[in-house]
Amino acid sequence: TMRKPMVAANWKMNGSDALAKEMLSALASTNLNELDVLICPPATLLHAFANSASCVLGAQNLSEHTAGAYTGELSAALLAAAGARFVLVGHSERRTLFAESDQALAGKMQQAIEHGLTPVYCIGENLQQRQQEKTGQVLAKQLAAVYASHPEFLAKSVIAYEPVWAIGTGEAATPEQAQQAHAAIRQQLAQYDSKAAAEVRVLYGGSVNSKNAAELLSQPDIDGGLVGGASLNAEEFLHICLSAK
Ligand code: G2H
Repeated sequence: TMRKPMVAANWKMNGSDALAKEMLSALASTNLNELDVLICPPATLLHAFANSASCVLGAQNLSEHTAGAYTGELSAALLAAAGARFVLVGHSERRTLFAESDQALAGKMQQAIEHGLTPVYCIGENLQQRQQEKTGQVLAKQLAAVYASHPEFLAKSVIAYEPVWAIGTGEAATPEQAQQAHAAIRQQLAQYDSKAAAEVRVLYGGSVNSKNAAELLSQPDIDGGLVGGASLNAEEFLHICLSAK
């Protein structure tokens, strides 16, 4: 396809300088040219990846504000200056544990794009919503919260589909479940901009590992993975990267 695959590591609140070094030497030892490798470490470890040719860098979150009296927050400009080119927006842990609303997330998307960061906009249904067959509705609402008012953001985004019931549980979606959701996402996005919907990368996240990656990532509407737990082991992460090529 014309969409270049991407495999992204989301370290969450884990990692160290030592792990960054291991990851960098693993990536440097392999030819991953046909693939974008994105590493999202904690912001304090961005420096450990500075100037690496083998990956691009992302942050895990950003402020919805530009600058000012927001103790403890990090703006898009600060993250960009620290080397980030991408930023996760609306990961389910942010939505649930930190009560990030659709409105706050729309502000974060705006900040990211204004400052030249590519947002990786994360969406996904929880177990109850899936059991009640509301998956399509939930995804549509999360997409509409950003793209209905700003269809022009789509061409500058990456989307990550992360079913909440598959996150950190060891129970990934089946390739069929994931493909179906990804196709529905692309169809929904076509309402906002059909060209951008065909070109936007939609990553799958939720218990991706070296055993299930190849089958998940070979689905026609799955353009890569967003990997949490399995990205904390350099060798495992490299295997996942290789299966996306
Ligand atoms: C979902 C994913 C990475 P894990 O949160 O964003 O984590 O691979 O551990 O399920």
